[in-house]
Amino acid sequence: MNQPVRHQTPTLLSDYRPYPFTLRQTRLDVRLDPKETVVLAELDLTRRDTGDLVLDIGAGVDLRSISIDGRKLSSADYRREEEVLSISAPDGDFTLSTEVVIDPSANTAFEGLYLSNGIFCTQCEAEGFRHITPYPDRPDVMAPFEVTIRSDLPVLLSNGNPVSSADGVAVWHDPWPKPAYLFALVAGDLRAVSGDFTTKSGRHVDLNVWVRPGDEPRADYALDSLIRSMKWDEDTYGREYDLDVFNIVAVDDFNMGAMENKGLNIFNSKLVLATPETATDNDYERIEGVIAHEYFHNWTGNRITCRDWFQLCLKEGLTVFRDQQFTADMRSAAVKRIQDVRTLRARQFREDQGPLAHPVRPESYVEINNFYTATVYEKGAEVIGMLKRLVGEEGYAKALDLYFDRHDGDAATIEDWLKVFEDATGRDLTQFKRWYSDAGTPELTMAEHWDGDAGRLRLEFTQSTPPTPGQDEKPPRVIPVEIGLLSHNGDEVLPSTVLEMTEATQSFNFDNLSSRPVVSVLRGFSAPVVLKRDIDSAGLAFLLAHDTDPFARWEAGRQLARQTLRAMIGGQRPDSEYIDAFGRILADGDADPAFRALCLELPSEEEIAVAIAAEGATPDPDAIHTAREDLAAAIANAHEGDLKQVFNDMKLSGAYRPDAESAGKRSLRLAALSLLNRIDGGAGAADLYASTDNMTERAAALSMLVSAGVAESQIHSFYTEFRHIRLVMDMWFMIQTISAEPDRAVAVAQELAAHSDFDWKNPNRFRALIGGLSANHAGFHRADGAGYAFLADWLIRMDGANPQIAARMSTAFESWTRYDPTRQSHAKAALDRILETPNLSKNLGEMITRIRNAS
Ligand code: B3K
Ligand code: ZN
Repeated sequence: MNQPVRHQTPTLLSDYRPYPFTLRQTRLDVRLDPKETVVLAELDLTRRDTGDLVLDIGAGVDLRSISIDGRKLSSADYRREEEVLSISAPDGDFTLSTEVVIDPSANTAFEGLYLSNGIFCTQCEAEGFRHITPYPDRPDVMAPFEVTIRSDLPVLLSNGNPVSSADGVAVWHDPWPKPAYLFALVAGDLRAVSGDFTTKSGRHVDLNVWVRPGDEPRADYALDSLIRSMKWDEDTYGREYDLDVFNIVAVDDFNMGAMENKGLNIFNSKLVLATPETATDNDYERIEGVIAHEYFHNWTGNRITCRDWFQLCLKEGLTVFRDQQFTADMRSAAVKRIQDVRTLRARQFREDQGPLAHPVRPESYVEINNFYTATVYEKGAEVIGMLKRLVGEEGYAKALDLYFDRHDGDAATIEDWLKVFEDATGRDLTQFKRWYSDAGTPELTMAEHWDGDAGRLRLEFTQSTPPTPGQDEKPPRVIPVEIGLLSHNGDEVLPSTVLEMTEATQSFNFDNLSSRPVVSVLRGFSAPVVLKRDIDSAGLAFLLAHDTDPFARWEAGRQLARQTLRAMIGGQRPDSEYIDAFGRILADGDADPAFRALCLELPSEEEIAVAIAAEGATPDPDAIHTAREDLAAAIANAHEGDLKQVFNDMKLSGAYRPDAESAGKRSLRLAALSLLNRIDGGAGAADLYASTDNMTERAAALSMLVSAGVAESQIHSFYTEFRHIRLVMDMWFMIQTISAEPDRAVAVAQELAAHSDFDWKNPNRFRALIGGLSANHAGFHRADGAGYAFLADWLIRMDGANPQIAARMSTAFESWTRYDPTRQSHAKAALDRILETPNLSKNLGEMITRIRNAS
């Protein structure tokens, strides 16, 4: 089946051609008005090659005039077709001037210039600038910008340094040549929470976090995170900031988390605003991480940008890797690694398993916004982690220095990136490059052969990667496999060593062993692969207790839990080996509470489904849910006393603090309570809800009460207390759908969708409710298809207003083919209904076509 959808012409990496003109300078003059904003643009250009001057222009841009060197063009001098403006242009140097009118108030797609709660703001990545003015809207065309903003609003901001500001006219100059996607403009009644930073070479930088009046007390943590990020990037990568001011603005309507516009980062207010009463520990950690991520883009993304959008992982994979390192340094490296792997498995492995699988560097797209994916971001970061493991700390540092030296000011490619590693370390990365070009998660199998007489252990590894859309055959890749050997009393016989696997099958020998060691493998999750090894519960319990690598220790527990759950789904009773091992971690007062909390967490239903699908079996959402609940109850019954003890021991005194240590204690406390919640009918959660002073515990308690089906009064009181705080109301919508008992989830979502506070055009609110339901595994994948039908209705509706959000939320369907025929037929009907919708956007059209074509 291949329903035609409009504008499905793919863009290909192999079609890349340099732009035939050089853009020397961009001058913009923007007269802001909610309905009729006038944008004058002057582009100083130089011809480099033959042909028309081709500019991108969005459909909603009303072109009033074009001139070249002051001479107005007649309609015979240019053509406007679809989203392209072709102009016959002279040779040599010339200046193109355009005047257009745009309507920010009608912009519900939040791409280009739009209004959010009375604040004018922009989002230009990837291709939003063309909705502001006609332009060569591609990342390899870079220019310094001078921007004049005219408006009566009190705060007028753009990129770079302020030049002047008086009588409703502000002028900004950004000396660093940049592509259009990094342009930003903000205007509104905003208040700054300010600080400053002096760079290591002595540049004084003014820092401002701009928020709506009244939100000032909620921006301190963001500012503090920014200062720590600036210092860290100097200390760790030697990267300094390069302007006199760094501005961050928080807006309520934003399609994603945040955006790294040069000198003027724009953020979803969720990733800026926090107080103990309104934000959770998780929110604080995300604020810190995303502020860092956007700041780090100043070098990895802005000073060195991408030649074309196929190279997106060049900036995103690297910047995610850098923000992961930052969080590891600010908090706990072990905990951060475990959290990242958990997310990778639930999101990226799932993507790799289904119809949306694509390489870290894709070679074709219809809508580039559909490729801001877990594969490009998270797997992109994993690939860099592998590279670092292979070349070592020193090699990595040398390569990065060379990268910044050689490519500062460039629009670069993955080839450029790998070349600096080759030049800095002398290593041939031809085979390594497959990680960028080949999609799919490799399966790595390890077999152990012990020869007691010779004192030799032979480890035999086999790799294979399942086919993905458009890629059937996958040659072997280089896989760094970090291992260690442990003796039976837990001592290290062989400390961590990286084995380099390059063949489909390969053996490694370990000699002079006096007795058979226990193998700890894939330490630190040294490669994004699915590991298969024959190991029984006792072996896993041993590793959980003794492994010296914290990731491998956690992973042993996780695998034990997955195995137990698999057996329970098949009708067996919970494995006592697991229940006992769980008790030992629970009682291990020496271990870091945050780490213990992670060890005590059961795999999510999604993770279990991914694991079942990876074995070629069909996951049953209801059976998974029941098994997971039964296991939690069995643990709670077996360890009730210790769980209560931990819950009480981890109580903190004094005022709430968001630091990692306090957050770790709270997470252990809540992990214990959530298990007890399975056997106390919600009594403990209700007490906590009533007594706590912070949102971390309050939101967790509410969620436990919802999943126990006893939250009626708290849902009401939470609403009454927080109805005027948008971000907290998002939580209210989310908790009720994500934690609902599966058979009630769709009904709850339907009821909430009719609530007067369900402002569906606000991306955060839509994500809270619709995303909340989609993330309720058994609730969304109901056998009667009601979850699928509900999502389809809302995707169709959202597509008319905001195609990016609709396309993003459609990924809930990406796993549809892994379920049984009944569910598949309901999913198919929902997908076909979307495809039949008239005027489907190219965003949602591409996504649903790819998802639907899976079978
Ligand atoms: N670069 C932006 C993402 C832009 C998404 C466009 N659909 C934020 C980030 O990754 O830092
Ligand atoms: Zn990024």
